[in-house]
Amino acid sequence: MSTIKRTYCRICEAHCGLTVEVDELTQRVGAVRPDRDHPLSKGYCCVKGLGAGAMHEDEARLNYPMKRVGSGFERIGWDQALQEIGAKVRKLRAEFGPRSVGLYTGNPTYFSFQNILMSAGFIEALHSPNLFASHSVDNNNKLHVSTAMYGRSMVHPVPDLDHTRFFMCMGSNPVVSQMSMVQLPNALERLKAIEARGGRVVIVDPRRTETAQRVGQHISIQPQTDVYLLMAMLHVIAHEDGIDLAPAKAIAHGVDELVASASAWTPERVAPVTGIAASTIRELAHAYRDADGAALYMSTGVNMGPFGSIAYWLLQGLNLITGNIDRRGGLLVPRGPFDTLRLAGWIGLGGFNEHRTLRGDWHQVAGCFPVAALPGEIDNDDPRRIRALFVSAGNPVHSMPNGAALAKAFEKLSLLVSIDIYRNETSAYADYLLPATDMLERSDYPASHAMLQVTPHVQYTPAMVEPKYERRYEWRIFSDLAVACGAKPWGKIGNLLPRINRLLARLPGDLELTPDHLLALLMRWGGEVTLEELKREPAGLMLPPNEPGSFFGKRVPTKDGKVQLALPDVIADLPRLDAEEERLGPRSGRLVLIGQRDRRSHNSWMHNSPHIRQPEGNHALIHPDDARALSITDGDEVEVGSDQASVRLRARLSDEMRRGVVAVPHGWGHQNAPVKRAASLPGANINDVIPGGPSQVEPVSGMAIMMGHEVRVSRIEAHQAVAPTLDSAPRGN
Ligand SMILES: Nc1nc2c(c(=O)[nH]1)N[C@H]1C(S)=C(S)[C@@H](COP(=O)(O)OP(=O)(O)OC[C@H]3O[C@@H](n4cnc5c(=O)[nH]c(N)nc54)[C@H](O)[C@@H]3O)O[C@H]1N2
Ligand SMILES: Nc1nc2c(c(=O)[nH]1)N[C@H]1C(S)=C(S)[C@@H](COP(=O)(O)OP(=O)(O)OC[C@H]3O[C@@H](n4cnc5c(=O)[nH]c(N)nc54)[C@H](O)[C@@H]3O)O[C@H]1N2
Ligand code: SF4
Ligand SMILES: [Mo]
Repeated sequence: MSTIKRTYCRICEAHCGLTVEVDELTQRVGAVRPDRDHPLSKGYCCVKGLGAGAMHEDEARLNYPMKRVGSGFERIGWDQALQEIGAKVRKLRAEFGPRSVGLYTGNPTYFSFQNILMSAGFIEALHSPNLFASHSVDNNNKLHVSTAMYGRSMVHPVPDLDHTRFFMCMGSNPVVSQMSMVQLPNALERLKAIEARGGRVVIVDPRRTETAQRVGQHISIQPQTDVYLLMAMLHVIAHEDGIDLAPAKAIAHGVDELVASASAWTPERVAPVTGIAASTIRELAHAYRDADGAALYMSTGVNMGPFGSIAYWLLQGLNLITGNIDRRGGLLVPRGPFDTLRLAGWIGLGGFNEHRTLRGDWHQVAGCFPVAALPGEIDNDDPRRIRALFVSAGNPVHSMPNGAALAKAFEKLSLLVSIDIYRNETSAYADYLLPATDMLERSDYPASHAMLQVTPHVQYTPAMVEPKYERRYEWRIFSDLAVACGAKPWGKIGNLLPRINRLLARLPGDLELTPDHLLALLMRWGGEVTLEELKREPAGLMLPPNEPGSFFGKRVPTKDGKVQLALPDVIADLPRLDAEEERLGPRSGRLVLIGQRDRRSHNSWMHNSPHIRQPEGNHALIHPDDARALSITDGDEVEVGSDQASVRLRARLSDEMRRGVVAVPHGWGHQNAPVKRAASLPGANINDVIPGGPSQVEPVSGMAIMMGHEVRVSRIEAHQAVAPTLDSAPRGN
């Protein structure tokens, strides 16, 4: 008998409500549909979320623990896997110390309460600082600047989209991506509503994106130069017009330092580098300053450039000195169902710490080292180097620039363990594969997004079905691993759970402490709603709206409660703007590479999904005039190359591209992937071309630079082989 259950999607920030048809007897999942009665998403969802059922049932999933035997993998039992991994880690730690163990946590980590709770706890319980996270390839600049400005990495004022009169969106394509570091479903409708109210939406992007085609005014910008645009806006507002800085000085230190940084950056000066006319910049600055509630927002298109930290500092600074933070229609700082900031203060989350890498002297951002430093931390001569690496919910060999260097470094490891729902390009190098549950198999709460909600709402989902085969909850995997690897008692929560459970196991009955128990405690402490109440409301409950005036002077988690704008490392980086100004502007005869996201694709992993048809793979999108100059026509096969490597792709021509820029979606090119379906798809991995390593990061935060590299694009002669299309390649598994 089938029942319809309600849950929410945990693939991207939107967290759309879904309904799931479940046969209670067989535990088979049938249709997954949008939840029309969900108070936020109201029936909105995308094809990725609808594929959750097919992904759950997919026979190509990783269903059992596996061990490398020769060049293949052999199924083993959980006990054997834990025992063997534990023995190896104990030996390495005894011989080489705690730093010999490392953990990389990928993007899906942040969509699983139990994973965030337990994965960082696991590595901490082993007393190793070697945690690496995918946020150093998407948002490290933001996390770093927020830690320095506001005292905690989780403070990111979110645009009050439902009241704003001016919204400028830089380097984001909400229609496809649903944005990052801000949580709301169906962003397009909210942006359209701004215009319907008579407000203004500005989309700054080198491509006339799907978003720019549907809403607002598109401003085409030369890649990597948003920082100059922001400088000029600050120049106009603070130097030309002379805004009253007294209100800003009452809430922030370093206002003068911020303002001084823009003294030389007139609109006339930045026009050539940005490709935006001085008059346009001045008009934008005035419209932003004069709007009755305005918000500047930036995302990965800017984060992934060379000036992510300076840009976010300027963006926050502009929002602050114009009085737009903590005000209606500007940007607000959500609280969540419990006080995350107070909790973070107690347990030491999201602040600065002393940890450094062995080589390169990288500091941590939000508790993690940059992924760009990972190959060097494995492959070096220091006896304390990383020798055992756990990779959880990630595919760095494919998703980070120059993954080949990481794969090469893996040769130096004594142990590589992947915890994933599929096999991927990274786990192809592993010694052990541990199968995790998918989102329909686990209970959840959107912990990472509580402070990023445009409309505060809280939801909890129970597991829809039992875990299939031998897939295991991530909290249990990390908990068992901590014990097996000999973690010493009484670290933070991640270690507490396994310790308490070991004590409980000695008592009669089936007592066990789970992440849900901790969640229940947190909810009770928060005082807004209990977990029991949430369990009765499967589509969640609305929380009080984000409150203007609730942040400054009340909740700013710095030592003296004031914002800090004089950030020494950011200010020390400013001379790079002068040094790079000449190089970055538009120039004929070269093409710079940017990224592009696809509705049917999610970084590197949706390509295993049997539900989504992706017959075309990725492409190189170029402007018709650039194509003509290179004798390229639509559909030609082209080579896109850098000094590091080149790949072959189909050319697509469109005047939505800015001239001199080529866009290539990432995550594709799985010809060597262990899952046949992904391997059968055409396309190429653009991260082979994008230069990686410690020299290719934004120096302040260690954020990987992935946008704006110069590439060669040339046509491949017709007689040369073309990549297979789905129709000519083997299907499925
Ligand atoms: N060139 C270029 N490269 C980029 C980007 C770009 O714009 N351009 N974008 C970057 C960005 S923003 C990101 S976030 C990174 C992402 O890079 P990563 O975080 O390393 O990961 P993904 O490639 O998304 O792979 C995620 C893995 O998690 C697995 N998985 C999915 N759900 C679960 C789960 O519930 N539990 C477990 N244990 N595993 C699960 C999937 O099977 C997959 O193997 O890629 C970056 N790479
Ligand atoms: N369908 C789908 N949705 C996703 C993902 C996915 O892979 N597929 N990934 C998820 C993840 S992990 C993340 S982090 C978020 C990211 O969400 P977004 O940050 O919105 O990412 P994108 O959609 O890649 O949009 C980045 C935009 O920046 C533009 N851009 C490139 N260079 C520059 C520049 O120098 N300046 C400016 N102003 N713009 C520039 C690109 O043209 C592109 O339109 O998306 C999430 N949602
Ligand atoms: S937009 Fe798609 S992937 Fe993102 S949460 Fe909604 S259904 Fe899931
Ligand atoms: Mo991301």
